[in-house]
Amino acid sequence: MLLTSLTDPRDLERAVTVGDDVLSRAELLDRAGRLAASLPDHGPLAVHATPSIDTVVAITAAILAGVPVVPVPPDSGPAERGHVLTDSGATAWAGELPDDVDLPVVLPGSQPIAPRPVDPAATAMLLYTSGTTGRPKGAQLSGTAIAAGLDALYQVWDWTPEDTVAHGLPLFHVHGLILGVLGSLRRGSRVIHTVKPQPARYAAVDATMYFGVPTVWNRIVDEPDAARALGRARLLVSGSAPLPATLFDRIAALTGQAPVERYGMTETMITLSAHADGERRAGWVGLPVPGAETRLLPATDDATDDATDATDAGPVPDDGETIGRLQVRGPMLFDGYRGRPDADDECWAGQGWFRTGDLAVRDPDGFHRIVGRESVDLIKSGGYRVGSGEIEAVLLDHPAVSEVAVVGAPDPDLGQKIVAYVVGDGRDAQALIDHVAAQLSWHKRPREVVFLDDLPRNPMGKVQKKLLT
Ligand code: MLC
Ligand code: AMP
Repeated sequence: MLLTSLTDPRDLERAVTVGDDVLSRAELLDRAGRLAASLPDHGPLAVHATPSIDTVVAITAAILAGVPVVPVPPDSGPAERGHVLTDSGATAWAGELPDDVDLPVVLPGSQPIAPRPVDPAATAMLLYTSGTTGRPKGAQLSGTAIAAGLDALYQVWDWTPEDTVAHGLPLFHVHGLILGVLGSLRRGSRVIHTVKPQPARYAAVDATMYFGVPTVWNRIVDEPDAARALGRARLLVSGSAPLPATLFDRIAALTGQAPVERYGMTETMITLSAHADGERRAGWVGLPVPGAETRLLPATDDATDDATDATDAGPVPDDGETIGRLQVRGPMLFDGYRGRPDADDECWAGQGWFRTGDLAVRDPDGFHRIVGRESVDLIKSGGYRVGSGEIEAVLLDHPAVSEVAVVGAPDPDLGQKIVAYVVGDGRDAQALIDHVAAQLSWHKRPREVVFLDDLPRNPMGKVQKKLLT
């Protein structure tokens, strides 16, 4: 049973809070159980993943029923949503139905579902995530992988049923949904979702652990009163994107405690973290969590060069300086991309090793520092992973665009901001931004459009994106 605490016959008051809505454990079990009773036998169930108690109920229902669930970002435009629904093969919808979706909506039944055995090895969750090219891929996470990933964090962070987690992150990604919500429901601890990750909202709730992406932490330290209020917590956790050392120091100065940084991916859950009772080092993401292993292979110019994956070259030295390509393995890894054997071939390196696409160094104590990504085509903006190819394809659909290159540019708040370099007719940047925002999720819109006469290309005609970053 993935959500172990739900089998505990004792009730827990205020087990889940989202904004003004509060459910005890028994109330959640009743609402989710009645929705579960109405689910089709075959999923996946698509959940309109608004930051709401209804989303928590729907996802809990699917897990209780053993029906895979695909959370759909609530602001995804028709192009993105259509792809997710078609690619996942979703059979039903939970939540408010957008006009462009033609699926039966599930409504709660009068009686909760009778407990039934669920295969832990089956896909529990399909999370859509960007690749360097093409449309997002559905990462298939089993109940076993999610449980292993969460159980590792309980150890590393000394996370107990007495804890209360607070955050305001989206409920369709590993960070906000799996760690924040499912992590609490498995552990039997309380979770408070603040609907938006605004500093004042974090400060207004009483919790022992606060989760945020670096952009959220950056906004918190810009409101020193809010930051100081979080000093009472047991752990301040940052992840999903690099936490700059200066930001680490500002959090520590204002709250009186160094943040715990951890590193993960949609495909792997969290594999590296500082420990609650261990060293927290600015700029470093820590040690492998229990059950996870890492290796760093020599970096080359060609990210898919299999020759250097052969371990004959040996791993790079653990000197804290030599950069290698980070691979991870462990029981918390996903089971591959739905219907994408090509993408599976690219990411699996044999014997369970997964190519993260990140570059890292490891010191003699086993501490890891993430130094960047192998590909310029994966952008991390506000903690969201965005593939440049997906945005380029949408921009090329616009009649005023003949050529485009999308890159991530450094940004003090978002980490990276999405910038589109465009060759074409006209100079209406806002029209192009609106075009992307209408087709894809809001956060995938370019923050800046730069018009050029030509894109920089090498003699082979390939766009040289590194010249644009
Ligand atoms: C938002 N706005 C919209 C809109 N959506 N307006 C029109 N249409 C839409 N669809 C408005 C908001 O209301 C707001 O206005 C303004 O746009 C800015 O909104 P915002 O939410 O503040 O946006 P932004 O600054 O871009 O976002 C920063 C952010 C966000 C930190 C809130 O990037 C975020 O939630 N990031 C978390 C991503 C995440 O969880 N990643 C984890 C991936 S899992 P106003 O007027 O209200 O200001 C992973 C694995 C791991 O990586 O390791 O964890
Ligand atoms: P996602 O698929 O959204 O889960 O994004 C995963 C990517 O986020 C990783 O491959 C890293 O590039 C990045 N990431 C996550 N956590 C960290 C971190 N603590 N430091 C640096 N990068 C991170």
